[in-house]
Amino acid sequence: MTRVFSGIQPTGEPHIGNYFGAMQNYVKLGEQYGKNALYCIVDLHAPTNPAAYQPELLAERTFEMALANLAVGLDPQQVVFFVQSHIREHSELSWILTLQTPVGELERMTQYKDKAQKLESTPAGLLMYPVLMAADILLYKADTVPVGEDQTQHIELAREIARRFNHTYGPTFPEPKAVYAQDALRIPGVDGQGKMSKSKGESSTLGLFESLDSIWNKLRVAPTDPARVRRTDPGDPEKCLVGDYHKLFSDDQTILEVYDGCRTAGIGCIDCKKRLMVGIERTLVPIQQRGAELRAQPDDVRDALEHGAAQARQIAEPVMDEVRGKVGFLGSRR
Ligand code: AQP
Repeated sequence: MTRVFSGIQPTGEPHIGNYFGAMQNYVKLGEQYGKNALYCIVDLHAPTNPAAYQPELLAERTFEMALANLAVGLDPQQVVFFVQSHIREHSELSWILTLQTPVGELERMTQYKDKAQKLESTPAGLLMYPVLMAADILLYKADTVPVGEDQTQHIELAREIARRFNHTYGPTFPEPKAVYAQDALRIPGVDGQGKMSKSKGESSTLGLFESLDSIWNKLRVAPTDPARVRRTDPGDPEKCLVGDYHKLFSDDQTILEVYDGCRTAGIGCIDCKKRLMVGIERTLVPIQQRGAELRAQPDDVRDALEHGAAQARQIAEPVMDEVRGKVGFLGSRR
C-alpha cells in the first residue's frame, strides 16, 4: 500500500517554486491516493530558522498556507490535510528518533550548513530539523514523499533513521522515498541568487497571490543569460531563468518561439518576458480568485483543518503506541 506524506512550511507567502515543485504534485497524488495522501502545514519547523520566524505572524501564515493549498485545488475531503502542531505525536516521535541520530550526520546537512553560517548563534532546533521531518513522515508510515530537489538529502536521512530504528527495535517503518515534479526540480529565484525560497524574502520569490504588476516589476529587471549584453547578441535560454519560467507557464508553441528567438537574437529579453507574463496571468488569476473566495469564508478553512487533524490523529496515535511499546516505556492506562 502506498502512503504519501509531505509538509510545507508557513514561513511566508507561497511562491511558484512551492507550487510547481510540490503543491501541484500534492493535488495529483491526492487524486490518486485519497485518504492515503497526507499533507500538513509544518508550523513546528517554521521557528527553526530565526531569520524567517516572527511569532506574531506564525498563526496567520499557517492559515494563509492552508488557504493557498486549497486555492490550487487540494480537496480536504479527498486527502488528509492538517496542521502539524495539532498532532502532538510529531514532537514525541521526533524526540525518540533524535536519541539514535548521530550529531555528525545532522551537521553534514547542506541546508543546515547554509542557514547556520548566516546566524550568530545556531539553535539546536535548526540542527534537529531533519529529525522532525523524518518523524513527520514515519508517524504515518508513509513511503512516498513529494518534494522539491532541495529536500533530497533530508529524505535520505529519513531513510537512514527508519533503517536504524527497524534494526534496533524490529520492523516498524517503511523507508520513505522522494518523488519529484520532474519539470520543476529546483526553480530559481527571480533575483538570480539560487533557489527561489520564502526565507530569502520577496526579492527571490514570485508569490502565488502577488499582484501581476508587482510580478512584472520583478521580472522586468530579472537577470537573463549574461552572454546577451546587446539586443543583437544571441543567448542561451537554458541559462536563463526566464527560459526556465517559460517551461512552467507557457504553451509548447510559445516555448518553441521564444527559445528559438533567444538563440537567434530574434526576440529581445523584454519581449520574451512580456510573453511569459501571458502564461503567468493565465495560471495565477484563477488561483488568486479562488484564494479571495476562501479568504471570505475563513471558517471553512479552519473546519477543513480540524477535520484533517481528527483523521491524522487516528493514524498517528496507534503508531505512537507501537513505538512507545517497542522503545520500552511503561504504557499509560488512560
Ligand atoms: N525553488 C523551488 N523549486 C522547487 N521546489 C521547491 N520547494 C521549495 N522551493 C522550491 C518545495 O516546496 C516544498 C515546501 O518547501 P518549504 O516550505 O521548505 O519552502 P521554501 O520556499 O524553501 O521555504 P523556506 O522557508 O524558505 O525554506 P528554506 O529556507 O528551507 O528554503 C518542499 O517540497 C520544497 O522542496
